[in-house]
Amino acid sequence: MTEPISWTPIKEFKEIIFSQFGGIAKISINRPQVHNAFTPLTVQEMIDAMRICQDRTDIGVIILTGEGGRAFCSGGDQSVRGHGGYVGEDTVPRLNVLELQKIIRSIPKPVIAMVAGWAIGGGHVLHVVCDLSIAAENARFGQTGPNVGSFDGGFGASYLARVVGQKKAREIWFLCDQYDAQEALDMGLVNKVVPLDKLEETTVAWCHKILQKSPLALRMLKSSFNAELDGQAGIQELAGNATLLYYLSDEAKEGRNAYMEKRQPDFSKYPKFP
Ligand code: S0N
Repeated sequence: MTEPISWTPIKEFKEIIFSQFGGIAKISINRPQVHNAFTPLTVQEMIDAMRICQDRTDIGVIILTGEGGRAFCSGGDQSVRGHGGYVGEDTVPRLNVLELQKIIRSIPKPVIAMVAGWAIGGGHVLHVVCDLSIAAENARFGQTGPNVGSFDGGFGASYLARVVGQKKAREIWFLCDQYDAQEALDMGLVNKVVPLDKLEETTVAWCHKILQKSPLALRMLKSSFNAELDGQAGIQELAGNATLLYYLSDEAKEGRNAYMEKRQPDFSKYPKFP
């Protein structure tokens, strides 16, 4: 018998809901009145929640979603878009969603977009940068930039093209059409489509499958998938994981121990693998 899904709050925020169910964390944008459009505060809160997920060793997988069942996220909140960025209470214009995109890609745990309703504009890019996307049948996908005076030339263009191919990515941005869940599945933009009332259940089931896997293997795989695409930053991520694995070895510990014991290290017993 499967355990009923019951989310426990991790931390109180203003514009997101951050909760967990066992080793699964859920970050949910809580602005359904504007189809979960994000402000600088929404984004900062998602960044803070992601950082908590990164540090917490009991969290193995993260779900990114939006409240209400009618929208995943409709992108930047146009009502607070000012001169040079989105403006929060501190009156500073920002595009801090770019930082969030980088964290989603680099956090060493799988991030799954759980998409019901609209995934549009900067909200569409957020699901694109997630490791996996599971869509409800009511999901609708698209970019709006050239309609509303903006564009995302970073992951929103180049990584989208890696996911769906150059021609399709250019079509998505140049025409600003909207695509239903089946079309998204057909172009490889999402991993699975399910009825809306099965969306959370299916996503949690995928999370549980992932949680049964080796966390270090998943970590290495995520950074391996990123390495080539993300250039120097991608190589740094993969190399950082190699260092982590090396630190765990007796060979590396001999180097540290010798230094602490003020003696010459003896690496002679460690094999020179072919
Ligand atoms: C999603 C759409 C298609 C849904 O249409 P529908 O179902 O007819 O609902 P509406 O009546 O339109 O919406 C319900 C209420 O929600 C408000 N609302 C919806 N989206 C937004 C939004 N993004 N900002 C503010 N309000 C929003 C509506 O106004 C409505 O409110 P009321 O009831 O009070 O009238 C449709 O809503 C739609 O097209 N929305 C806009 C989508 C959009 O253009 N988003 C912005 C795209 N740009 C970004 O996201 C930029 C951020 C970014 O990621 C970025 C990143 C890197 C580099 C550059 C950028 C950049 O582009 O600047």
